[in-house]
Amino acid sequence: MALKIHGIGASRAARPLWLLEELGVPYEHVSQSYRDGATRTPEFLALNPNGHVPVLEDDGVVVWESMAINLYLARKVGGPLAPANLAEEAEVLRWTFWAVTECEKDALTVLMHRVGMPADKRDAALADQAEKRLAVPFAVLDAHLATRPYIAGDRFTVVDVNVASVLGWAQSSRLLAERFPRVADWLDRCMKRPAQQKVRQLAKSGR
Ligand SMILES: N[C@@H](CCC(=O)N[C@@H](CS)C(=O)NCC(=O)O)C(=O)O
Repeated sequence: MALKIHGIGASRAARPLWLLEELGVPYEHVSQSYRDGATRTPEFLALNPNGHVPVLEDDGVVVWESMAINLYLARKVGGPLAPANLAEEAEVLRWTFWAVTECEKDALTVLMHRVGMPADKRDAALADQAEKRLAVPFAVLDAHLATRPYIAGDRFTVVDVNVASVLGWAQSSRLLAERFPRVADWLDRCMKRPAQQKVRQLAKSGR
């Protein structure tokens, strides 16, 4: 049975969809929304009792939590996107946890209050405050990228997908781009990858 991923492109399902495209493995995309009740059906709740997308099904194995799905996929498929040794695995794990614990909430606030919500619902002050807080972890990543082109070292890996998926939400921030040029450059390189562009097109199409 093929890998099956649930969730529209304009959701955190973009994270595993991006990785699956990078990995080049066949998969089935169930492009279900999370706004129309489809994630509250008994069938869906049996897959993910949290009622959230994304969910991965892999021959009887069910994984929810976008980052856990990506770590699972990297481990399953292997190759250059996966950590090659324990030291690289430590990089992948620590920066993935760092992205979700230190950055995700504020990056989402920047996204929603700079570009995501209708203009009359945006609150620039909330976005300003989130950017100010994000400057602290951004400085850490900017220093890290001074000595390597990608987060785990010389090549693009799953951790770049994971971290760029989160920090990409704050890409509209001029302040962060100006203060942290190495993060901005790395993010730009990640976001221009064909696999990411494909998922972005998918999201735009509503699937
Ligand atoms: N930490 C979870 C968050 C999942 C999540 O919140 N997904 C949203 C879409 S991006 C969702 O399904 N929301 C539906 C709801 O809250 O009812 C992950 O990374 O997978």
